[in-house]
This record gives sequence, structure tokens and C-alpha cells, in this order.
Amino acid sequence: MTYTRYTASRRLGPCTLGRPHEAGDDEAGWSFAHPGRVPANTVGLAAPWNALPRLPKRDDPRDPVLRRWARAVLVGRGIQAPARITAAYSIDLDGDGTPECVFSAWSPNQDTPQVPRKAQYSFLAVRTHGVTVVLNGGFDPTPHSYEEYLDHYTPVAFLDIDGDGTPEILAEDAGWEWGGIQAYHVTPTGATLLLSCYEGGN
Ligand SMILES: [Ca+2]
Ligand SMILES: [Ca+2]
Repeated sequence: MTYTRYTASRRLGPCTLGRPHEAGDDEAGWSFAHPGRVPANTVGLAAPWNALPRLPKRDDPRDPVLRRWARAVLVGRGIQAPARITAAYSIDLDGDGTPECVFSAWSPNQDTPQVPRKAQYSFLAVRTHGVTVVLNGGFDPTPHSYEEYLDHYTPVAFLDIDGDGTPEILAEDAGWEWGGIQAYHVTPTGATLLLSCYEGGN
């Protein structure tokens, strides 16, 4: 089966992979057989249309406006901590001519979750029409005496996966021993989950 590979800002070209097949009894979901190495942060899409109709612009994670939006999300969930943005992109997702901003944020202690710390967070959000919409995330305002690992959310690409001419947000959800990808469709009134798939398990 032929897929076209994309990164967040480039079309890399075709590659041939196995068809998705149902996983075994002790696994959930579907998996792909891929004979070669698949580069990290690459998405393969078997679609005849141009899935990269608009290019995103990578934003500076230290941007104070971005950090203010993220900080407001944290305060709203009871976390009084500086916001650390891990990735940010601007791209018009709903076709109104004004770019949305898609960003992810993790608390610094998520880099070394073996060390129990203070409040923790990890989330993915889109700023659209003056509102910050949290697409996925974990928030734990309570310090623990044991280790805890929240899933890490990262925007990976902005591809038109349903062929309607507007790009969706494709984001990685990386758990401790498993991973997945979600696709979100953004409209002027909000965002909806279009697709979600995972592989791996405990
Ligand atoms: Ca827009
Ligand atoms: Ca689309």
C-alpha cells in the first residue's frame, strides 16, 4: 500500500507499507507492518488529494503571549506554575484567513517523571477566535510522594486527512509504554476529535 509521507511543513514523498491489520487478542486496536525504518515525527497518508494545502509557521515557545495563554489554562485547573511551551505552530485551520495557534506544554518535571515533584501538567491546545481550547491533557495540581507520568502531547503535522480542503491538527500522544495519534478538526466554533488510534500497551 502506498502512502505519502509528511512532516509538519514538508511533503517527503511516497513510501510503501503494509496494510493495517487487527492486532492480536492481547492487544487493543490496529497495527501496521512496516519493513523499513520510519522517521520520527512523520505521518503517512494514503490519500489522492494534496494533504498539505497550507504550511504552518513554527512559533517561538518563549513567546510571552503564548505563555500567557498557557498559564491561564493552568490557573483554570488549579495549577500555579509558570507555563512551559514545548512546541507551537500558527496555521489557518478553519479557512477564515486568520491563523490559529496550536501549542503543547509540559511541566519541566515531566522530563524526569521518576522524581516526585510538585504540580504536573501536560496538554495540547489551540487558540482560535480569541479562545484557548484544550484538546487533550492531564493536570495534577497535587504534589505526590510517588512517581507519576502524564501522557505527552505534541503537534506533529497539519494535514487534510478527510479531503475537505482544510487541514486537521495531527498530534502525538506519547504514554509511558505506548503511543498514539489524534486528529482534530477545527471550525470557527471549536474543535472536534476526528480520529484517534494507539499502539503498544503494558
Ligand atoms: Ca482561522
Ligand atoms: Ca480536512
